[in-house]
Amino acid sequence: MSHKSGFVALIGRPNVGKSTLMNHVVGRKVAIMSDKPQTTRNRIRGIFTDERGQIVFLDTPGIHKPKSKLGEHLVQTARAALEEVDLILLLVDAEEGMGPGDRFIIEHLKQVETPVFLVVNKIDRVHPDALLPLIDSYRRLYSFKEVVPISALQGNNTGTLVDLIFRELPEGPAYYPADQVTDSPEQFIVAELIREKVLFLTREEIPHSVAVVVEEMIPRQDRETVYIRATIYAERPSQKGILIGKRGAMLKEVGRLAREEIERLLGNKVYLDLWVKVKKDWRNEEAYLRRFGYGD
Ligand code: GDP
Ligand code: MG
Ligand code: K
Repeated sequence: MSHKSGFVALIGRPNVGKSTLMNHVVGRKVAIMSDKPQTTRNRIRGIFTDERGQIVFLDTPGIHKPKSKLGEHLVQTARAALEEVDLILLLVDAEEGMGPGDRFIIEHLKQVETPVFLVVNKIDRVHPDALLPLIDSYRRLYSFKEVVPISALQGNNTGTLVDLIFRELPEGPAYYPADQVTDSPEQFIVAELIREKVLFLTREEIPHSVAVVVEEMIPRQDRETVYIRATIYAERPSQKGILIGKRGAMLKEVGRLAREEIERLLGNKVYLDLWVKVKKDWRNEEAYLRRFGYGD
């Protein structure tokens, strides 16, 4: 049997039911980090794996009318992120009907190549007769690949939604173990945060070429704490000494500052396990470059 896999972005106004859908679809297999707003490009909401394949649901930064330069930048980022996924689910609220927020998002989708499903949620709240006119009004604005009415809360039609998603996804490998979050963009940002603290605390003593690799990022059983193991790669043994500091004082301080910021980023408590290793000439080794996120 074929194995399918891919990335599916979940977008829609606040309160349309994105989290509820995730919890329902992914159920106990879910690996959810946090629901706090953030600015990373893509983050995992949940991973669904069965014998057909694997669906990685992603959260993208909110698409809303920008009020500032930063807002504009975030909208650009959101659009770029949407180009990178295999499928977009636009969730809308059947009870509330179409609002300016929905229209704004749809205008953006027109500039993105990725196919889009319209997922009309909360159908348990409306009379079936009201559904068709609502769907029509959306269809007039955009040519959706599929339109799927569901109730995320009651689980109505969510199985059909998953079937349709699998139909849309390409053949591919499982990207993640179902019970583990290894969100590489997120890992990259965490690595950059650690690197920033190293450079800040060591001043000129450590060159900018210092590399940080996040080896592991695993939510603990309680789902409150995330365990992160990261390695700082120095180029020379003398740098390793500086990075560790007197009785480990430097490494401890790097860890403390980085942990505080990572906790803010993830909205979770973090256990940060930091290591320092010497890796000579890592910059010349292609495999390393890939790992450090500088490859193609
Ligand atoms: P999000 O902001 O898009 O993640 O929305 P949430 O998943 O947090 O849901 C917002 C509210 O809508 C919560 O109170 C949910 O219980 C409720 N909700 C979500 N899906 C449904 C649904 O299918 N039917 C009903 N009646 N309520 C729903
Ligand atoms: Mg939510
Ligand atoms: K599109």
